[in-house]
Amino acid sequence: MPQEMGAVANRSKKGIPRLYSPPPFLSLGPVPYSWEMLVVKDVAEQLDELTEEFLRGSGVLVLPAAFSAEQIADARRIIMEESDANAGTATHFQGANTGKLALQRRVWNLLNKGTVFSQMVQQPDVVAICSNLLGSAFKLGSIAANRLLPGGPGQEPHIDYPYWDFHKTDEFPVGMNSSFALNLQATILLDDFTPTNGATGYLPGSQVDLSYPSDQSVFDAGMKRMTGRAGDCVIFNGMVHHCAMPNNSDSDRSGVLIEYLPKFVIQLEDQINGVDASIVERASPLLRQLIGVDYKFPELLDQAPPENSEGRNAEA
Ligand SMILES: O=C(O)CCC(=O)C(=O)O
Ligand SMILES: [Fe+2]
Repeated sequence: MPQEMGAVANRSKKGIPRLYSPPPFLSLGPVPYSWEMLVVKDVAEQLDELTEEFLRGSGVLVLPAAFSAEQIADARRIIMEESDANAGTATHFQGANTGKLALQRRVWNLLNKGTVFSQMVQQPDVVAICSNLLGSAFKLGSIAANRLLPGGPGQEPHIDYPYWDFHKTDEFPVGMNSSFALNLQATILLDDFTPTNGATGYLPGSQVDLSYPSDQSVFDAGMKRMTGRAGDCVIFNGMVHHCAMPNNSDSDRSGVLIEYLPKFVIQLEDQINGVDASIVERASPLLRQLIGVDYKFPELLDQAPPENSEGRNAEA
Protein backbone atom coordinates (compact mmCIF):
# COMPACT_ATOMS: atom_id res chain seq x y z
CA MET A 1 0.00 0.00 0.00
CA PRO A 2 1.48 3.37 -0.91
CA GLN A 3 2.07 5.49 2.15
CA GLU A 4 0.42 8.86 2.36
CA MET A 5 2.50 11.51 0.63
CA GLY A 6 3.57 14.46 2.79
CA ALA A 7 2.63 17.99 1.75
CA VAL A 8 6.18 19.02 1.02
CA ALA A 9 7.04 15.76 -0.72
CA ASN A 10 4.07 16.28 -3.00
CA ARG A 11 5.44 19.41 -4.63
CA SER A 12 6.36 17.86 -7.92
CA LYS A 13 6.75 20.56 -10.57
CA LYS A 14 5.01 18.62 -13.28
CA GLY A 15 2.79 16.65 -10.92
CA ILE A 16 4.06 13.35 -12.24
CA PRO A 17 2.87 10.51 -10.01
CA ARG A 18 5.60 8.82 -7.99
CA LEU A 19 4.23 5.33 -8.39
CA TYR A 20 6.79 2.86 -9.57
CA SER A 21 6.31 -0.63 -10.91
CA PRO A 22 9.52 -2.56 -10.44
CA PRO A 23 10.86 -4.58 -13.36
CA PRO A 24 9.46 -8.15 -13.38
CA PHE A 25 12.67 -9.71 -12.10
CA LEU A 26 12.41 -7.65 -8.94
CA SER A 27 8.81 -8.58 -8.23
CA LEU A 28 9.64 -11.44 -5.92
CA GLY A 29 7.88 -10.10 -2.86
CA PRO A 30 5.97 -7.09 -1.61
CA VAL A 31 7.25 -3.90 -3.23
CA PRO A 32 9.28 -2.21 -0.48
CA TYR A 33 9.59 1.30 -1.91
CA SER A 34 8.87 4.40 0.05
CA TRP A 35 6.44 6.27 -2.14
CA GLU A 36 7.90 9.66 -1.30
CA MET A 37 11.03 8.99 -3.34
CA LEU A 38 10.77 10.29 -6.88
CA VAL A 39 11.71 7.49 -9.25
CA VAL A 40 14.34 8.30 -11.87
CA LYS A 41 13.43 6.65 -15.15
CA ASP A 42 15.05 8.90 -17.74
CA VAL A 43 17.46 11.52 -16.43
CA ALA A 44 17.55 13.63 -19.59
CA GLU A 45 13.78 13.68 -19.81
CA GLN A 46 13.26 14.40 -16.09
CA LEU A 47 16.13 16.80 -15.43
CA ASP A 48 13.98 19.80 -14.43
CA GLU A 49 11.75 17.65 -12.30
CA LEU A 50 14.71 15.99 -10.55
CA THR A 51 16.35 19.33 -9.86
CA GLU A 52 13.15 20.73 -8.37
CA GLU A 53 12.55 17.62 -6.30
CA PHE A 54 16.12 17.59 -4.99
CA LEU A 55 16.21 21.27 -4.03
CA ARG A 56 12.62 22.09 -3.15
CA GLY A 57 10.61 18.86 -3.06
CA SER A 58 11.18 15.80 -0.88
CA GLY A 59 14.96 16.00 -1.49
CA VAL A 60 15.15 12.29 -2.31
CA LEU A 61 15.27 10.39 -5.64
CA VAL A 62 15.68 6.70 -6.38
CA LEU A 63 17.28 4.90 -9.32
CA PRO A 64 15.88 1.37 -9.24
CA ALA A 65 18.26 -1.45 -10.18
CA ALA A 66 21.12 0.97 -10.89
CA PHE A 67 23.72 -1.76 -10.32
CA SER A 68 23.94 -5.38 -11.46
CA ALA A 69 23.61 -8.38 -9.15
CA GLU A 70 27.31 -9.13 -9.82
CA GLN A 71 28.43 -5.64 -8.81
CA ILE A 72 26.35 -5.78 -5.64
CA ALA A 73 27.61 -9.26 -4.72
CA ASP A 74 31.20 -8.20 -5.32
CA ALA A 75 30.86 -5.01 -3.27
CA ARG A 76 29.02 -6.76 -0.47
CA ARG A 77 31.63 -9.53 -0.20
CA ILE A 78 34.42 -6.94 0.09
CA ILE A 79 32.52 -4.90 2.70
CA MET A 80 31.78 -7.98 4.79
CA GLU A 81 35.42 -9.13 4.66
CA GLU A 82 36.81 -5.71 5.46
CA SER A 83 34.39 -5.03 8.31
CA ASP A 84 34.79 -8.54 9.76
CA ALA A 85 38.55 -7.99 9.82
CA ASN A 86 38.32 -4.49 11.28
CA ALA A 87 35.34 -3.67 13.49
CA GLY A 88 36.77 -0.44 14.84
CA THR A 89 36.95 2.42 12.34
CA ALA A 90 36.00 6.08 12.56
CA THR A 91 32.25 6.70 12.68
CA HIS A 92 29.82 9.61 13.07
CA PHE A 93 26.53 10.61 14.70
CA GLN A 94 26.83 7.88 17.32
CA GLY A 95 27.03 10.07 20.42
CA ALA A 96 24.20 8.21 22.13
CA ASN A 97 25.51 4.75 21.25
CA THR A 98 29.16 4.70 22.22
CA GLY A 99 28.79 1.23 23.77
CA LYS A 100 27.59 -0.24 20.48
CA LEU A 101 30.03 1.14 17.95
CA ALA A 102 31.01 -2.35 16.73
CA LEU A 103 27.41 -2.93 15.64
CA GLN A 104 27.69 -0.20 13.02
CA ARG A 105 30.90 -0.66 11.04
CA ARG A 106 32.39 1.67 8.47
CA VAL A 107 34.74 0.81 5.66
CA TRP A 108 36.42 3.93 4.28
CA ASN A 109 38.36 4.86 1.15
CA LEU A 110 36.64 2.25 -0.99
CA LEU A 111 38.35 3.16 -4.27
CA ASN A 112 41.34 1.24 -2.90
CA LYS A 113 39.30 -1.80 -1.95
CA GLY A 114 38.04 -3.07 -5.32
CA THR A 115 37.48 -1.96 -8.93
CA VAL A 116 33.73 -2.31 -8.46
CA PHE A 117 33.82 0.87 -6.39
CA SER A 118 35.44 2.83 -9.24
CA GLN A 119 32.54 1.65 -11.39
CA MET A 120 30.04 2.66 -8.74
CA VAL A 121 31.21 6.28 -8.46
CA GLN A 122 30.90 6.61 -12.26
CA GLN A 123 27.33 5.31 -12.68
CA PRO A 124 26.17 7.33 -15.73
CA ASP A 125 22.73 8.39 -14.43
CA VAL A 126 24.15 9.49 -11.10
CA VAL A 127 26.93 11.35 -12.92
CA ALA A 128 24.37 13.17 -15.08
CA ILE A 129 22.36 14.22 -12.03
CA CYS A 130 25.48 15.35 -10.14
CA SER A 131 26.75 17.27 -13.12
CA ASN A 132 23.51 19.22 -13.33
CA LEU A 133 23.10 19.87 -9.60
CA LEU A 134 26.70 20.41 -8.47
CA GLY A 135 28.32 21.67 -11.67
CA SER A 136 30.09 19.59 -14.29
CA ALA A 137 33.46 19.67 -12.45
CA PHE A 138 32.01 17.98 -9.35
CA LYS A 139 34.21 15.82 -7.12
CA LEU A 140 34.08 12.77 -4.93
CA GLY A 141 34.10 13.76 -1.27
CA SER A 142 33.96 10.24 0.14
CA ILE A 143 33.08 6.66 -0.68
CA ALA A 144 32.55 4.49 2.37
CA ALA A 145 30.30 1.65 3.48
CA ASN A 146 28.00 1.53 6.46
CA ARG A 147 27.21 -1.96 7.72
CA LEU A 148 24.52 -2.22 10.38
CA LEU A 149 24.80 -5.51 12.20
CA PRO A 150 21.76 -7.04 13.93
CA GLY A 151 21.12 -4.89 16.98
CA GLY A 152 22.90 -1.90 15.44
CA PRO A 153 21.39 1.19 17.09
CA GLY A 154 21.18 3.62 14.17
CA GLN A 155 22.24 7.27 14.35
CA GLU A 156 21.06 10.66 15.54
CA PRO A 157 19.21 12.66 12.87
CA HIS A 158 21.77 14.81 11.09
CA ILE A 159 22.73 16.46 7.81
CA ASP A 160 25.82 15.58 5.82
CA TYR A 161 29.21 17.14 5.13
CA PRO A 162 29.95 20.00 4.54
CA TYR A 163 26.86 20.94 6.55
CA TRP A 164 27.31 18.25 9.19
CA ASP A 165 28.37 20.61 11.99
CA PHE A 166 25.83 23.26 11.08
CA HIS A 167 24.72 23.21 14.74
CA LYS A 168 27.67 25.62 15.07
CA THR A 169 25.97 28.11 12.79
CA ASP A 170 28.35 30.92 13.74
CA GLU A 171 31.14 29.05 11.93
CA PHE A 172 29.27 29.35 8.62
CA PRO A 173 28.67 32.37 6.37
CA VAL A 174 25.79 34.58 7.36
CA GLY A 175 22.80 34.08 5.08
CA MET A 176 23.90 30.60 4.00
CA ASN A 177 20.87 28.80 2.65
CA SER A 178 19.61 25.87 0.65
CA SER A 179 19.01 27.61 -2.67
CA PHE A 180 21.76 25.47 -4.19
CA ALA A 181 23.48 22.32 -3.00
CA LEU A 182 27.01 21.74 -1.76
CA ASN A 183 26.43 18.02 -1.39
CA LEU A 184 24.72 15.15 -3.15
CA GLN A 185 24.56 11.81 -1.36
CA ALA A 186 24.14 8.48 -3.15
CA THR A 187 23.37 5.37 -1.12
CA ILE A 188 23.83 2.09 -2.97
CA LEU A 189 21.80 -0.61 -1.30
CA LEU A 190 23.86 -3.79 -0.85
CA ASP A 191 20.96 -5.50 0.93
CA ASP A 192 17.25 -4.88 0.66
CA PHE A 193 16.56 -1.93 2.97
CA THR A 194 13.41 -2.47 5.06
CA PRO A 195 11.81 -0.69 8.01
CA THR A 196 12.95 -3.61 10.18
CA ASN A 197 16.62 -3.75 9.23
CA GLY A 198 17.40 -0.03 9.53
CA ALA A 199 16.51 1.55 6.17
CA THR A 200 17.67 5.16 6.39
CA GLY A 201 15.05 7.46 7.92
CA TYR A 202 14.51 10.93 6.46
CA LEU A 203 12.27 13.94 6.85
CA PRO A 204 10.94 14.84 3.36
CA GLY A 205 11.40 18.50 2.49
CA SER A 206 13.60 19.30 5.49
CA GLN A 207 16.39 20.52 3.19
CA VAL A 208 14.31 23.49 2.06
CA ASP A 209 15.07 25.46 5.22
CA LEU A 210 18.74 24.67 6.00
CA SER A 211 19.09 23.58 9.61
CA TYR A 212 20.69 20.94 11.79
CA PRO A 213 17.93 18.71 13.24
CA SER A 214 17.11 19.88 16.73
CA ASP A 215 13.87 18.16 17.68
CA GLN A 216 13.73 14.37 17.66
CA SER A 217 9.93 14.37 17.99
CA VAL A 218 9.52 16.49 14.83
CA PHE A 219 11.80 14.08 12.99
CA ASP A 220 9.97 11.03 14.31
CA ALA A 221 6.56 12.46 13.44
CA GLY A 222 7.37 13.14 9.79
CA MET A 223 9.98 10.48 9.08
CA LYS A 224 9.82 8.28 5.98
CA ARG A 225 12.21 5.48 5.07
CA MET A 226 14.59 4.96 2.15
CA THR A 227 13.40 1.44 1.54
CA GLY A 228 14.35 -0.49 -1.57
CA ARG A 229 16.03 -3.49 -3.14
CA ALA A 230 19.71 -4.39 -3.22
CA GLY A 231 21.09 -2.72 -6.36
CA ASP A 232 18.94 0.39 -6.09
CA CYS A 233 20.60 3.75 -5.65
CA VAL A 234 18.95 6.40 -3.48
CA ILE A 235 20.10 9.95 -4.16
CA PHE A 236 19.44 12.65 -1.63
CA ASN A 237 20.27 16.21 -0.79
CA GLY A 238 22.71 16.20 2.15
CA MET A 239 20.67 18.97 3.78
CA VAL A 240 17.77 16.51 4.25
CA HIS A 241 17.46 15.51 7.91
CA HIS A 242 18.21 11.80 7.97
CA CYS A 243 19.88 8.95 9.86
CA ALA A 244 20.52 5.22 9.86
CA MET A 245 17.77 3.55 11.89
CA PRO A 246 18.07 0.61 14.31
CA ASN A 247 18.56 -2.81 12.76
CA ASN A 248 15.96 -4.97 14.49
CA SER A 249 16.39 -7.88 12.10
CA ASP A 250 18.68 -10.87 12.43
CA SER A 251 20.81 -10.07 9.37
CA ASP A 252 23.13 -7.32 8.17
CA ARG A 253 22.08 -4.14 6.36
CA SER A 254 24.87 -2.59 4.34
CA GLY A 255 25.07 0.34 1.99
CA VAL A 256 27.77 2.17 0.06
CA LEU A 257 27.60 5.86 0.90
CA ILE A 258 28.96 8.17 -1.79
CA GLU A 259 29.34 11.89 -1.21
CA TYR A 260 29.67 14.17 -4.23
CA LEU A 261 30.70 17.82 -3.89
CA PRO A 262 31.13 20.86 -6.13
CA LYS A 263 34.72 21.35 -7.29
CA PHE A 264 35.59 23.98 -4.66
CA VAL A 265 34.57 22.12 -1.50
CA ILE A 266 37.39 20.37 0.38
CA GLN A 267 36.94 16.62 0.15
CA LEU A 268 36.00 14.79 3.34
CA GLU A 269 38.29 11.86 2.62
CA ASP A 270 41.77 12.82 1.44
CA GLN A 271 41.53 11.29 -2.02
CA ILE A 272 44.78 12.81 -3.26
CA ASN A 273 46.88 11.13 -0.56
CA GLY A 274 44.53 8.23 0.08
CA VAL A 275 43.82 6.73 -3.34
CA ASP A 276 46.54 4.35 -4.54
CA ALA A 277 48.81 5.71 -7.30
CA SER A 278 48.08 2.59 -9.39
CA ILE A 279 44.38 3.51 -9.44
CA VAL A 280 45.11 7.10 -10.44
CA GLU A 281 47.43 5.87 -13.23
CA ARG A 282 44.70 3.84 -14.90
CA ALA A 283 41.82 6.21 -14.02
CA SER A 284 39.41 7.47 -16.68
CA PRO A 285 39.22 11.27 -17.11
CA LEU A 286 36.03 11.23 -15.04
CA LEU A 287 37.62 9.25 -12.22
CA ARG A 288 40.61 11.64 -12.23
CA GLN A 289 38.16 14.53 -11.91
CA LEU A 290 36.36 12.81 -9.04
CA ILE A 291 39.58 12.10 -7.15
CA GLY A 292 40.65 15.69 -7.79
CA VAL A 293 44.13 15.01 -9.18
CA ASP A 294 43.91 17.73 -11.81
CA TYR A 295 42.37 20.40 -9.59
CA LYS A 296 45.13 22.92 -8.96
CA PHE A 297 44.04 24.74 -5.80
CA PRO A 298 45.36 25.44 -3.25
CA GLU A 299 48.37 26.50 -5.28
CA LEU A 300 51.82 27.91 -4.43
CA LEU A 301 51.34 30.98 -6.57
CA ASP A 302 54.79 32.42 -5.93
CA GLN A 303 56.14 29.29 -7.64
CA ALA A 304 53.62 29.31 -10.48
CA PRO A 305 54.57 30.27 -14.08
CA PRO A 306 54.58 34.05 -14.72
CA GLU A 307 51.56 34.02 -16.97
CA ASN A 308 47.90 34.98 -16.95
CA SER A 309 46.27 31.79 -15.72
CA GLU A 310 42.71 32.93 -14.99
CA GLY A 311 40.08 34.91 -16.80
CA ARG A 312 38.40 34.53 -20.16
CA ASN A 313 41.64 34.67 -22.10
CA ALA A 314 43.78 32.67 -19.68
CA GLU A 315 46.95 31.08 -21.02
CA ALA A 316 46.83 27.98 -18.80
O1 LIG B 1 23.63 4.11 6.62
C1 LIG B 1 22.68 4.88 6.64
O2 LIG B 1 21.49 4.50 6.63
C2 LIG B 1 22.89 6.36 6.72
C3 LIG B 1 24.27 6.77 7.14
C4 LIG B 1 24.46 8.25 7.19
O3 LIG B 1 23.57 9.01 6.96
C5 LIG B 1 25.76 8.81 7.52
O4 LIG B 1 26.63 8.10 8.02
O5 LIG B 1 25.98 10.02 7.29
FE1 LIG C 1 24.27 11.05 6.78
